[in-house]
Amino acid sequence: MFEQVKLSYGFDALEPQIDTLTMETHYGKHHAAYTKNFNDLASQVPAFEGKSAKEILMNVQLAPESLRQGIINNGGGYYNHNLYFESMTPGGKAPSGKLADMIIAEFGSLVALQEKLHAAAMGQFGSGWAWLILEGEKLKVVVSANQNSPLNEGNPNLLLPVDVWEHAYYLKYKNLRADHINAYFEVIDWDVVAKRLDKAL
Ligand code: MN3
Repeated sequence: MFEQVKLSYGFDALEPQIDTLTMETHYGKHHAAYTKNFNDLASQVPAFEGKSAKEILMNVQLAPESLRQGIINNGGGYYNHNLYFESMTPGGKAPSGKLADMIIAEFGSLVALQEKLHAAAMGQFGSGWAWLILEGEKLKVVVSANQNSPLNEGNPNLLLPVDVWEHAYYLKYKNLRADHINAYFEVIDWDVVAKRLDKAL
């Protein structure tokens, strides 16, 4: 049984960057629905019994064709959002340790990395995600459409998601995706990202 990650903060705790109604809807409705649907679909695939969501999303080809796209959509919706909600904390936290060193070495600064993530997120036409991932031993910015996950492409090391579905921002930011992304940057918990990197290395 896959469960939504428990939030370490209240629905109103990320104000003003991420508003309360968006949090209630995003976590309480959208993510809850992906989670329920993923459980329903994955439980119909014997090969997925006892597998983690990550293992499932890296092996979606094992699902029968009739269920596969649903598992990509809802499994991605489940897993991507667990990472997303875990990646935020009121006020944000700066990168440290190995992550901070790699950001400086590869991008020059955190601001430069954020500019790259921002450009990728703005360039994603329609719904999808921008990502910071670890590929080999390098940090890399990629995008995925819809609820697809880089896991589907065989990359296991997802460090940070940027949700650019309109449901993530439309209630507060309307059409202003760029403002939403900047606001998200203010509440990112780079400590959590640093822990993901340590685990991946
Ligand atoms: Mn979302």
